[in-house]
Amino acid sequence: TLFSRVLPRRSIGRGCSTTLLSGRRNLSARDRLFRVSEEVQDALATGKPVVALETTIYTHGFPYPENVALSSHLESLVRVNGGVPATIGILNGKALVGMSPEEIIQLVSTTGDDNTWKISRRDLGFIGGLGLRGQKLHGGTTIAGTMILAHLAGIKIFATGGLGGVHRGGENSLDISADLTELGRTPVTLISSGCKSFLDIPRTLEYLETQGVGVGTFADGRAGSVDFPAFFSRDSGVPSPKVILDEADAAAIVYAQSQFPIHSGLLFANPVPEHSSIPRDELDSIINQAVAEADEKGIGGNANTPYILRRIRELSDGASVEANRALICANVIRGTKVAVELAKLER
Ligand code: PSU
Ligand code: MN
Repeated sequence: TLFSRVLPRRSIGRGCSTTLLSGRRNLSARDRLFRVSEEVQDALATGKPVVALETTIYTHGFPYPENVALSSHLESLVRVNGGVPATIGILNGKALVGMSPEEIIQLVSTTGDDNTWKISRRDLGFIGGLGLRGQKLHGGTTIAGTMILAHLAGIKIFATGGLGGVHRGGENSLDISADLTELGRTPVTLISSGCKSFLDIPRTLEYLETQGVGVGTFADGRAGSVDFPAFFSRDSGVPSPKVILDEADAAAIVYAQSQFPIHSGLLFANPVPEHSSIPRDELDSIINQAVAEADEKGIGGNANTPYILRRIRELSDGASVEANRALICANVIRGTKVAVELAKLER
């Protein structure tokens, strides 16, 4: 099984007379914590391109039932581009890699529910452990949470919309998304449209550099220096550390890095499609208002990002939703093409 690959059975309880018994008991507990779908297991075993998809965007981003439609659209985009989707999330305390359509609906219909958590690295042990104790908690996994589960299953490529980052004022509050440290320690490649400008983009890039995370932005025909994108806008005023040409370059970089003893991830930024982009200054006042409200109301910690995302959606009267959808779709297509190229290199 997958677990025996990640954590060899023979290492469990080695050298003690109750080895077999306690080993078996642990194994069944572990099987209750984590499952990889048969389709994803088979795809990984036969070298097919697999693309991980996160679920916090559904549970703490898009409202129900639009999130259901988006999830099935993203999965079909992976398939028509030659990949196998692995939507990752937590149902009844169990981490699922490769959720079925029914499981996705069950999870994302709980949007806004107190029993549906936002699962980052720090939360996985809690939701799993409480699940073993009989609590029925669900979770949308963030980029950090999704990377851990993708890596556990052996998935290398992950596509989503926006990355967490260093928040404005983060040099005092220390509000720095665990997405950044995860990229520093887990060898998964993320394709996203950069960070929303409610974050501090220059500090976010500095932090990624410190974490040893390679960051490249797709050039899309642009010559010379290219900005690291600001989610709704192609430009942020901050140059990308590296520029990459196409998916084949991206895959070669992933492959090359995997041959060195480097266990950090990679970040490939895919700017929002031109026709869907929103000029930087147009959203600035809305974003400033959302950030100020969160400050006034004292909404910090892991509630801060979802609050700001919701207020941007409300205040922009849905204008941001079209851009959001367009860029996620473009990232999933790009991510799948990177996974297809990587599968060729690994053959
Ligand atoms: N930024 C976005 N859209 C999102 C998120 C961030 O523009 O959906 C979600 C992602 O799941 C990301 C998480 O991993 O929020 C980061 O939350 P935090 O800042 O609390 O680490
Ligand atoms: Mn935070």
